[in-house]
Amino acid sequence: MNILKKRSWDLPEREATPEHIFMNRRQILAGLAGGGALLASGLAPRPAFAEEDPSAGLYPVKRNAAYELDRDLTAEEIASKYNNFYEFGTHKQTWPAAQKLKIRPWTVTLDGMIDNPQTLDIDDLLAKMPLEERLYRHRCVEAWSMAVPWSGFPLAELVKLAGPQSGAKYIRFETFFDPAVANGQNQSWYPWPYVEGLTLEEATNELAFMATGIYGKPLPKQFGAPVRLVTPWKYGFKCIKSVVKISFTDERPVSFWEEIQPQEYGFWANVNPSVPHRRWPQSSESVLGTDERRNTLLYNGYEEQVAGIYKDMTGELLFF
Ligand SMILES: Nc1nc2c(c(=O)[nH]1)N[C@H]1C(S)=C(S)[C@@H](COP(=O)(O)O)O[C@H]1N2
Ligand SMILES: [Mo]
Repeated sequence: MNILKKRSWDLPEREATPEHIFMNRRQILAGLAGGGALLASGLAPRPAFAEEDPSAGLYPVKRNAAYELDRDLTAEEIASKYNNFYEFGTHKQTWPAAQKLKIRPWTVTLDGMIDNPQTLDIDDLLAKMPLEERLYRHRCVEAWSMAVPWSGFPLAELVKLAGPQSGAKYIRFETFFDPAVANGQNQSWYPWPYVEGLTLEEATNELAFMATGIYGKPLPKQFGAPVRLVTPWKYGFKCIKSVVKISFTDERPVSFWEEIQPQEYGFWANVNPSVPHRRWPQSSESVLGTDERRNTLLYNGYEEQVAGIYKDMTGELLFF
């Protein structure tokens, strides 16, 4: 039986190249039941939109003019309704289901090889951090892209607060785990919770950003409220949403997608148009909300800021 053919009736999203994986027969059958539930949730009445976010008064924040775009911003209406957030479904219309996420109280734990382990209340963290707005490109590994105004703070500021010890080499990020709220987390063949990782050098690069807002407002839930990672020179799956734990370690973290399909998704995941994904080319991208296709840029156009990190790395698979 051709498993890949079978997947076509399991996928509501036909145009986008899905990040999906090869599943065995048992998983496909289990997925069918879930697929029915997803369709039903798509037809469900739209949930009441966000209760007032207590951080609303902090925004808009001052734009950092250093980060310029070579293209138009993606319209808020479009970007807000086309989101990868597997906790709330494997399709792109995750925004209605994501409204179930409770974002207060919310804490972020810093632990591992650091001098200042602590659990921070999100509103205390927001008060401590220097908030700014940055216009960044975003390139999903599925070959679509957008450009958005994030608000937030440099990840380097959080690293400073944690006080890494000399042995710490990597940072491991973890998303919440609550299958009662996030229906996708009942799909037990995925390795929940979603995990991502960076080297400490990447994390302290000027571009690495923790987003807490977008379009001059607190982050809507579908974008990964109340705080998510943004690494614009890497494929979008590195930008882990709704972070609850940040651990400093001397071991390279294994990320969610790498755990599922290590032949297709690696640790580094830097954007490179000349290194194809195993199932599709990466040379160009479809610009979300337009008919445009653009040539994809090395490091998604951020070569100047990040190429130095990788210049002496040999034998590493830097681009998938
Ligand atoms: N926790 C979590 N974070 C995640 C994902 C996810 O499914 N769960 N999807 C990733 C992928 S593949 C992309 S492209 C971006 C999408 O971000 P956006 O919805 O804000 O555009 O989030 C990333 N972060
Ligand atoms: Mo993605």
